[in-house]
Amino acid sequence: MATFPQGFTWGTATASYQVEGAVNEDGRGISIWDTFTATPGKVRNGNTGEIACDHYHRWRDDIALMQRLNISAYRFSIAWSRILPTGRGDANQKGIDFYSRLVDGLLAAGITPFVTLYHWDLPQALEDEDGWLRRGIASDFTAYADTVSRALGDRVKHWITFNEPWVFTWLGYAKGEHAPGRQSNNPGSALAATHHAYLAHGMSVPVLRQNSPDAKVGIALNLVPTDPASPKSDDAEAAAHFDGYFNRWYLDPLFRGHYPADMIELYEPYMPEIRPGDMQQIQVPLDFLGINYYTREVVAKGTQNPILGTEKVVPDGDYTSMDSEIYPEGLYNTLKRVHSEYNPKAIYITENGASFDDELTEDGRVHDDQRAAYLKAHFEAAARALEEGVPLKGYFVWSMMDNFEWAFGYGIRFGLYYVDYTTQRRILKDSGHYLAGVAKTNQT
Ligand code: IFM
Repeated sequence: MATFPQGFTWGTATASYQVEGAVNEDGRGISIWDTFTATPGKVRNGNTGEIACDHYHRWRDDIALMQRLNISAYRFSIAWSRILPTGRGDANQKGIDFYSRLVDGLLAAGITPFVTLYHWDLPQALEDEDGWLRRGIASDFTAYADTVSRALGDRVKHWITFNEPWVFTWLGYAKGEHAPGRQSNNPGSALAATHHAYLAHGMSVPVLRQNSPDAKVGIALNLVPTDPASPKSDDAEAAAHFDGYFNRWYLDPLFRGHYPADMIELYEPYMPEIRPGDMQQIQVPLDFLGINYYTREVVAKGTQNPILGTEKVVPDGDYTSMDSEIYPEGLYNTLKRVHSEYNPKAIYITENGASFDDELTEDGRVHDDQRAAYLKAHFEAAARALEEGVPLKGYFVWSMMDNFEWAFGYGIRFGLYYVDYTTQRRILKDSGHYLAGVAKTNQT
């Protein structure tokens, strides 16, 4: 058993396109995920976010469900195209009103809102102008951040600029597995998209601080600790490259003001244009780092990724329904490493959770023992890091309820609440009962 300090923040997380639905309501503009899901073959079973969890209409009930979890914080994202339907220009008051009511409802329920500005649903109109490949998008994002924080900054005091920049840049602009589905297979596209997103991050942080006095501002990175498949130096070098590609490429600019030198060498033909002053802008001091942790990677020297010289190795162990290795030690290692090498002022685990093939049984419950065990093991790994001095302030479980799992659609379930998509009934899973106990007692 592990104990967390009094005042530790327990929360859950969701994202706009994954839960809201109501894609054509109240002036919302089209996003790249509307376009992507409408393209045959892109998402399993042709699933879309058109209805999702209908959270746009059910948010009041959903807040009541959060209270039942005893959580003190809720992390959600804003759909850019609800606020600015074509990405820039006049604000859509109805979109602002929706989030304003949600924020008020949360505060009235004693739940602190943590707002993510970008969780991947770019307005399609901006993608039509080359999306994150265009440098000028950084100014568009900053104007969007300005509009949102002017409207909500009196009440929202925790801001996250971007969620998982690796995912939307590499999967969206190089591999084509996520919206906007550009399968360029060109690392240069992903690196340019990353650089522009990071510029947007650096430019928007001071704006958020100005509009939202006393606010804490951060970013959420998905970090994947990487172990070599063997003690051989070739495998160690491969692991260092994978770590550079996935973790250091995102951490170093924020905390050291440069991309990692060894990776710049590997990426030489693909490097984005970096103008004087860019890196200083990106290194804007942050109040916290958000870490999304799910699993680790084990790699050997190989040719699967010719630039990195790596081959993925699948170790023996337990796996989730998305084939992620269950490896709580990786969370401990990540927290310790980030603290000692980058020293952020504060850390939140902004996402952690697991997908399993949940079943609603005849007793009307979902006995997801594996998820409860997964959470307990990860909570205890985090508690160990905290006891050893890591400034961990809070923990958000992904996700508050089952939702649209991107290219996997609705077949993959991560929720603490089971969602029956035909009726929209939510059923508290056993893991949700477990979290409610932990959040109440601060004990695992
Ligand atoms: O559902 C996603 C979320 O949108 C971002 N982080 C990982 C989750 C599970 O795959």
